[in-house]
Amino acid sequence: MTKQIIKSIVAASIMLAMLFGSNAVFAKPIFGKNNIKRKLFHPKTVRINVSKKGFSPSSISTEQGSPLTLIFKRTSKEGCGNKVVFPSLNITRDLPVGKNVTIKFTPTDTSTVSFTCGMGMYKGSVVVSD
Ligand SMILES: [Cu+2]
Repeated sequence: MTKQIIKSIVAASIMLAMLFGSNAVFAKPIFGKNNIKRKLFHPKTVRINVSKKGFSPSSISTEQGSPLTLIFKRTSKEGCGNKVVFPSLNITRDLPVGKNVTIKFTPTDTSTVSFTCGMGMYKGSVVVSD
């Protein structure tokens, strides 16, 4: 064998060792039973009806770090649910009757995220647990 071939084999062996070696080191914490990162992926979708009675459900519970999708649907022209406002997220959306309006966010801490109609009469909250 020439020196070049031996060099290539050594280089390839080192690369393989690094590849499998690093997997062996990092696979455990990522997939381990007690790793908190396992909690970060519980996407949740909740449909919220908006009528003259307000939001239904008006209270949504979810987990910190889990992507949340809220689908608002205004079912009646009556009442004042023509907008939904999330003050702490700087989100305001129009709610046309009969249309799905999707709002997505991932709560980064355990505080409650409240939402209201445009005039603040209808109230709802996203309760975030650890
Ligand atoms: Cu209102």
